[in-house]
Amino acid sequence: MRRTGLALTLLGGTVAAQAQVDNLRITEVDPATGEVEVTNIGDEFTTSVNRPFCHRFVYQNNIPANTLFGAGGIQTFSLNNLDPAASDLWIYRSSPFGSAANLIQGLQYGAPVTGRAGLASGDDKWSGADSVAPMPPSGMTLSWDGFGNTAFDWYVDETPSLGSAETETPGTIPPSTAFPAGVQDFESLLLGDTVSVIQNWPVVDSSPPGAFTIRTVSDVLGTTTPRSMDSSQWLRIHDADPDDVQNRFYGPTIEAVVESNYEWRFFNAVEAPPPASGDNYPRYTIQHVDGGFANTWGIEYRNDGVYLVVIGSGGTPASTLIQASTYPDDLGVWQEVSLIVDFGMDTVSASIDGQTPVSLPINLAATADATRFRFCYRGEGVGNVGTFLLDDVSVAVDDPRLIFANGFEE
Ligand SMILES: [Ca+2]
Ligand SMILES: [Ca+2]
Ligand SMILES: [Ca+2]
Repeated sequence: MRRTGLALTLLGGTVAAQAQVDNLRITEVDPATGEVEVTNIGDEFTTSVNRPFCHRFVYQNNIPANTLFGAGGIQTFSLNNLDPAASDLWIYRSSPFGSAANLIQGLQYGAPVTGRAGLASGDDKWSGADSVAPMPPSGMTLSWDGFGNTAFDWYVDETPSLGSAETETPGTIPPSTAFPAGVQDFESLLLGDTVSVIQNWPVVDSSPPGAFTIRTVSDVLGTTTPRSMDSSQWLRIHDADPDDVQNRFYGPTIEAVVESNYEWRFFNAVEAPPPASGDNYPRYTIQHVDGGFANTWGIEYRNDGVYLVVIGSGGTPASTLIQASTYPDDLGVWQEVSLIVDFGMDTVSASIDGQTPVSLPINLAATADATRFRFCYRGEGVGNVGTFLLDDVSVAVDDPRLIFANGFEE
């Protein structure tokens, strides 16, 4: 009888320890030095046995037995023989290493290697045998965004914080889009920082931490291939939350003084296929003040193409195809989008890469203010997920008074 009771106690203890070790996450890696940060996302516990790291079939490094992890606690470990250029890296609760159930979490960086990325992917613990997070330059690290098991959930971090939580200060970068014209090129942000470090670029997010991120990156589709333009960094919008939640951000309010036609231009690359069906597609919208800010028109990304839409306070809801898309062929392809609003003609028109524009009629609500508007990304509503790159967001306001003044000057 007593033996049975003891056995049950031990079994309960073992199950609890296993559940707790499952809360360990690799959260930051310096491939150059082999320093690895591990965070406990659960309650305090102490490791009961060695918990092995595995990289390229090397199993010699461990999180030692009797390591105390406080609730949310962070520890760093020095790994021997971690490849500084390309590797996989995982935490295991135990051997055998060929069992995906024993693999807790990890990543692959730099380039596909012979290792456990395929095994992890088969158990939804990585995004594919060939999927790789980008390689951090010297002095930078690779950090986890706190949610998800894909290469998009890892980013190059220009401000390493090995052993402590990542921090940033919102509103530290001056805004650069304002009346009558301006461009935000994201070049003055630090790699890994979110868009909220720019003044008046707020993020509204009710998802779990890390599920909706907008970070400064310099890679495309997990590689470091530069784009064929004068730009070295841009934003990655990574929305992994398909629930009916708030996932949006916007730029500064443009104050046009008098009703004026305007143009927004930006570069976008689709990195994961947009939703195939349903009402809630990712959009870049222009919002005008109508009481609060209200969506009026914009660019919508569907699985079969890029659309111009009129919505909300903009007039009769409508959409029209600008350019068809085929995925995965069109993933990671930069497109320059132009959106022009003409209040004289009452039209909004859009084009991609300077091709023939399409247009839709608009009818701005009488209660709306034509002179006050802003740029917005929306990943909201059921099924709305997506991964995009965004760069060089510019606005040009065609103020009729300025044209008139220039006419007198000549
Ligand atoms: Ca850190
Ligand atoms: Ca840029
Ligand atoms: Ca979403």
